[in-house]
Amino acid sequence: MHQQWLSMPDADVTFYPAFFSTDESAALLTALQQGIAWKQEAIKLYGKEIALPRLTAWYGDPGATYAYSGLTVHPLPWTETLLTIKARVESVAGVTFNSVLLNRYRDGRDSVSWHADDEPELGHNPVIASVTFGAARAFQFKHKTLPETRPSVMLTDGSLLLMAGATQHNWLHQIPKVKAALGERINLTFRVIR
Ligand SMILES: O=C(O)CCC(=O)C(=O)O
Ligand SMILES: [Mn+2]
Repeated sequence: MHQQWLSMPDADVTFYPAFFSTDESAALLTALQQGIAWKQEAIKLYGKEIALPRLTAWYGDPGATYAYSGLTVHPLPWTETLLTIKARVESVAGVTFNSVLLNRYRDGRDSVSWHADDEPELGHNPVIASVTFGAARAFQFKHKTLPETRPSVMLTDGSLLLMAGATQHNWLHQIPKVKAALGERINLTFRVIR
């Protein structure tokens, strides 16, 4: 399978641009739009409720509770669609995932701001497998101590991005808002909760 290793210091990032075929991706996008219990979560900031700029969902094994961005989420049980995607991703990641965070970017106004996937329950040097269906969005990295180092990769329909090793320790990532009219994008990040 075609893959690219992103040449980033202090990181281990591999990109598979066409991990799922165009036909598979179209079918999986529809299945996820219809078959996932999408939520509009909000976080409290200085006593004010702020809606996350995207819809989210958390699925996984019983007990895989995750605290991120000021939220604590309990997993919904795996669906057939999610188990199919999980098996495909595990075949290259070399890891058995027990949970997945789903993000639904309704258009270019939806986004995720700078962060690292470094919560304690993800453990040391977590492997995170990130799958995209639908519209392509730029995924930007920023090194924590060399902030001018700003590599970026376009996460296209059907792609898989694997982040491993010390990536989360040394780098932040974001999906910035874009002005151009854009369709919907669904992202799945498979994780291991300890
Ligand atoms: O949508 C993406 O590609 C990234 C999502 C992300 O970074 C996260 O949920 O932690
Ligand atoms: Mn992330």
